[in-house]
Amino acid sequence: MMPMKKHLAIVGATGAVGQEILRILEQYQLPVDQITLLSSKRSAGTELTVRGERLTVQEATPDSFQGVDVALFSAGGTVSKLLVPEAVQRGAVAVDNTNAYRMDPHVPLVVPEVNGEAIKEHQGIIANPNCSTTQMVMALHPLRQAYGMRRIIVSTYQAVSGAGHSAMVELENETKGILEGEKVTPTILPSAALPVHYPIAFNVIPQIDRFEPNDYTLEEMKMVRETKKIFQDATLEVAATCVRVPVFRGHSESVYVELEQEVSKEDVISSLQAMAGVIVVDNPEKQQYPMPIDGVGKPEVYVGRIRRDLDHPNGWHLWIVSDNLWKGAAWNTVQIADQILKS
Ligand code: L14
Repeated sequence: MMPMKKHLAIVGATGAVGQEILRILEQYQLPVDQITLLSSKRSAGTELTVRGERLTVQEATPDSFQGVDVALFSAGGTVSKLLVPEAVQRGAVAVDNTNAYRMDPHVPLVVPEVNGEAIKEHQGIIANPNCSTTQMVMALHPLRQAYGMRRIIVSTYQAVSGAGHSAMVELENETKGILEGEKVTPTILPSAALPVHYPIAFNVIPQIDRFEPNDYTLEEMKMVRETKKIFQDATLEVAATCVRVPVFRGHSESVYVELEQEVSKEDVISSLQAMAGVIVVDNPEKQQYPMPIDGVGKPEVYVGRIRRDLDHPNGWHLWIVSDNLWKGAAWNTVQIADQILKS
């Protein structure tokens, strides 16, 4: 039988995540024969080289998805709400990187190493979790599987690239401006869609995305809801504080987790080491622990600072780091696309 030619579309090809998807396609053999790059009207016409081929980015419209097998969406929730249904209607499987469909009960929310089998249940849409959720469940999954898990309390230290290319430009310009004694006028962070903005250079902002009525931010509630969905455990106790730090790439997380059993540190470490996609970097004697600068452009999730709680024998403190644009977004999306294309 002739193998079917496969056609991949990338929506948001010129954005922070889209650019990393293209970088990953240079290094990783995804079984596709044709690639279409799509964007907003604003970026249409941009020329990009993909796998040695010069491609022109086209404006994404409903008809862009004619003949497309898999469409990767990383152009924000509004674009996904508008165009994901159009892609699905034309027979494509959509892998969506935004918050638009994650909590839809008909949409699997997938981290392949954790719940890859959920891909099979898709009805045209598969959602990629929030970057902070993805790296956390990667590290916690093996511990939960082996020892059971009752409670998670997490504080994040999130890089500006999560808020897109414009937030990276804002951090760069503010840093230069402040060092040169200029007055800076932030317009992007904590969120371009909100009325009040704060500088991120030489600062830390305890708000990512808008506030929900319960005084948690949407980013924090995404972590809560998505973690329960991925683990299929509504009784798991989860609370999050999400914080923006002046780092370009790589999210860090301080996580407190309560297991259902008392286990040794060796057991915790060997469970983490056995997990595909997780690397343990934990050597206090040599001052070794994960940091964002070591994880940039890498697909793995790094875990260190592993220590038992001082008061609760089943409680553990972990430090989890990963490139938010890779495992947190582009790499997880490509992994899902790969499974769909090969099925
Ligand atoms: O929900 O600003 O996929 O860092 C992840 C990154 C929301 C914004 C998501 C950020 C986005 C977040």
